[in-house]
Amino acid sequence: MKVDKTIRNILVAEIVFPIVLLVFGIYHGLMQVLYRAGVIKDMSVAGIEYYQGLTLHGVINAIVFTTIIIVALGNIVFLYYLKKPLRPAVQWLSLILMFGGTLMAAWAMFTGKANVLYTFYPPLIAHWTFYLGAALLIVGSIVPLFFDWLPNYIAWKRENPGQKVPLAVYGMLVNHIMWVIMVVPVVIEVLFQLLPLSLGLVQEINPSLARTLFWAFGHPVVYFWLLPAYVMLYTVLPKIVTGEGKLYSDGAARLVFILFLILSFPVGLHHQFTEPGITNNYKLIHALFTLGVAVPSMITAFTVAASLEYSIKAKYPEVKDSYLYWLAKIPYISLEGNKWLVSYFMAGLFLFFVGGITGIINASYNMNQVVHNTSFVPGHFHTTVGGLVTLVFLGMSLYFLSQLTGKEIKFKGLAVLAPWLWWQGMLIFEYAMSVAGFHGFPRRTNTGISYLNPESPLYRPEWVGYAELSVFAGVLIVVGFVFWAISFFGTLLSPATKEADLEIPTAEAYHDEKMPALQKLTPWVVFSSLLFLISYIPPLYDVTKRGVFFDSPGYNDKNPVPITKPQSAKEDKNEKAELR
Ligand code: HAS
Repeated sequence: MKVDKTIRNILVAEIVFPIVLLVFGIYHGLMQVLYRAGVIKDMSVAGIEYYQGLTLHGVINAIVFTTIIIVALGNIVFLYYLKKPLRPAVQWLSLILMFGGTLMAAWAMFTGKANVLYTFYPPLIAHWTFYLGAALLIVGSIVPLFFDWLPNYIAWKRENPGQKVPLAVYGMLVNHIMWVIMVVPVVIEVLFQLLPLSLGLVQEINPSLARTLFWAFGHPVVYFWLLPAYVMLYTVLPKIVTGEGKLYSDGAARLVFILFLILSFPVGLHHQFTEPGITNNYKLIHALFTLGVAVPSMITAFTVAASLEYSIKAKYPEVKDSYLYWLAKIPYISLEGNKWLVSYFMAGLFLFFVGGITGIINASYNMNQVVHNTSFVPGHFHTTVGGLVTLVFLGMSLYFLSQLTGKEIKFKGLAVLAPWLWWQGMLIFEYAMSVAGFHGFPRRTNTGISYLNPESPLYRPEWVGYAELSVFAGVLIVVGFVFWAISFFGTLLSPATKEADLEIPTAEAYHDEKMPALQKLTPWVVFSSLLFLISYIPPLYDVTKRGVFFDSPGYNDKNPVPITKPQSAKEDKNEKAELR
């Protein structure tokens, strides 16, 4: 389909901008493995400190890159499937807010005023521009939902009574509705705790409350990253695997999105199992819901595998009766047509298989005690958000860049090899980090100048091999990214060879069930919001009224002395009363 020039330029900008930032994000990932293995034995490189680099790595890769690309994918999906124009004013506003907010937060991070990592736990406190920038990014990402996607969706429903909205639209819509619900707690944290403390309007805040509000957002957000990848797995992968493949079940895919809508929220306490302020009963309930939220991913594993099997067997009768041999017919490395994209999906799926297993280990209440705050956790999330999610986003970004600009994909061979290098690197990284994690190797620590430094009294030789293996893995990942970047920027900088034409390869459904209960989203949204509220009222009561909690002044990473007034106003008053 032809796309209006302004919208096309905005969409291309929404793809290119986060990717330029991703180059910095990935560079700081490489720095991490070098620091941690002691290849770099210092607190800073090129003027960027260890925790500053780690903050840039996490914020750019996990927050900025994902959010902006998801908005771009949402715009493309709504535009393509509903065939209704996007409003340039809305899109400009969204772009300005997202880019402006990102640059504001980037200023704070690059100048070392926000070394607070991507979870920005207080009492670490950043410059106010970091929080405001993040808030603007979030607001900008929501603008298209309310002013473009929902109006177009409602109009489409009116024009097509009784018809199912296209699956990709359904998935992206559920995902963005989830996004709006999940940002509420983090917005409360930012507006009422972090910004006032950062601006010096209050002297102390309650860190337990802040962490609870953060994780009420921080786990659902992983599904906000995941669902757009699932949308592409359900619509694009089955089609391109043979050129005429089918999605095994449309109903199963819709059920998956609704299950995520319900189960993504009452789970955040699984990040706080070790925190004393919250009652165990609620931690257990969140642990059980966490095991529940793995179910839609298991359904996805089944549906995707069944779609692949069905499509391959329909195309190649010679493997029709095989149990596993059909797997060999998947075009893992192919330059034919759109098949190059299959490598991104398959490498991602293989990684997510491991990410799922490690996630379930994390979620299991008692096993979490072994792995919490060790390198096991980064091992897990590099195969989820750093695995399937990033690979699908990289693959689809390259695909849509070519479609929206009318340029042929350059260096396609490198583009096909890139995900496999990434896959191999991440797999080795995951192995090294997980096994080292079982031996207690900590996360978020500059181990090169401490535990892995033979001259230090803290030296732990049993971690050395794993840290060195992770350097090897990190280099493989970076080479994979460089291959992809050569193809991406080569394509971007090449001249257009044809008129821009947006096409999304879309698989028809083999089983196209009606599933009337899933057609109306409102009841599910209400149910999910209520469950979210109920699952969080008691923990919030614990961290504000009943459990172990206290207020704290702000600190930065350089100095153990509070950066705001050390005592609360209440204590001041008490002291003055005593003096009198
Ligand atoms: Fe997680 C920590 C539990 C999924 C991201 N997670 C994190 C953090 C991040 C993250 C970033 O319960 C760190 C936060 C921090 O900085 O502290 N996670 C889970 C569970 C799942 C899960 C149960 N996580 C994700 C996804 C993420 C993500 C998805 C990003 C996109 N996670 C935890 C817990 C912690 C945690 C604890 C806290 C740990 C701690 O102590 O700090 C599940 O949703 C996973 C379900 C997945 C599956 C896999 C299905 C498999 C598929 C592939 C099939 C392959 C095919 C191809 C078909 C059940 C779909 C053929 C393949 C063959 C091999 C033949």
